[in-house]
Amino acid sequence: MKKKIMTLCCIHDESRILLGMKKRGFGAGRWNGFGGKIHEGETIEQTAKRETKEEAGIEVENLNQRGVLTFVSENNPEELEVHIFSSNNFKGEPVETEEMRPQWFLFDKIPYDSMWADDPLWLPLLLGGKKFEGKFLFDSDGKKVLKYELKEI
Ligand code: 6OG
Repeated sequence: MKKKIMTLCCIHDESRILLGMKKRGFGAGRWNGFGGKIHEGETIEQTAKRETKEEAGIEVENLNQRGVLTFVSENNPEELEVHIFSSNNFKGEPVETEEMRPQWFLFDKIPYDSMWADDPLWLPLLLGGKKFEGKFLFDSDGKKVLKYELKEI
C-alpha cells in the first residue's frame, strides 16, 4: 500500500483552540488544524512548522509530538499517516491565507459538525493532555468513519 506522510498541528491554550477553515484542496470546507505533506529532505517537525506558517502565518515554537493517526478509505489504495502535534506557543498573529481562515474556538464550541469525522474521537484526548495512536477506515466519499482503533499511549 502506498503511504503519504503528513502533519497536523493543533494550537491551543487552556480554553481555546485555533482552527483554520480550509479554503481549497483536500478537506476544503472543513475546520482543521494546520498541516500538510512532508517535503523531501525535511524532518517531520520542519514540515509541521512550515505548513503552520504557510497556512496561518504564525511561527510555532515548542512542538509537542502527540500521536500518529493512519487513515484509509474504501476503494483507495493510498494510506495517510498523519503526525499530530500540539503547541501553546507561537510568534505572530494568525492571519487568513490563500489556504485557510483561522479562528479561535472555546473547547465547548469546537465545530465538530464541520470537521473530519475522526476529530471528535481523538481531539478530546489531545486537549486533555494525552498521547495516542490510531487507525481509521473512512467510506469512499470521506464522510463517515466505518471502523477505527484508537488507544492512549
Ligand atoms: P494538504 O492537502 O492541505 O494537507 N488531514 C486530516 N485531518 C483530519 N483531522 N482528519 C483526516 O481524516 C485528515 N486527512 C488529512 C492532514 C491536508 C491536511 O489535512 C490533514 C493535513 O494537515 C481523514 O497539504
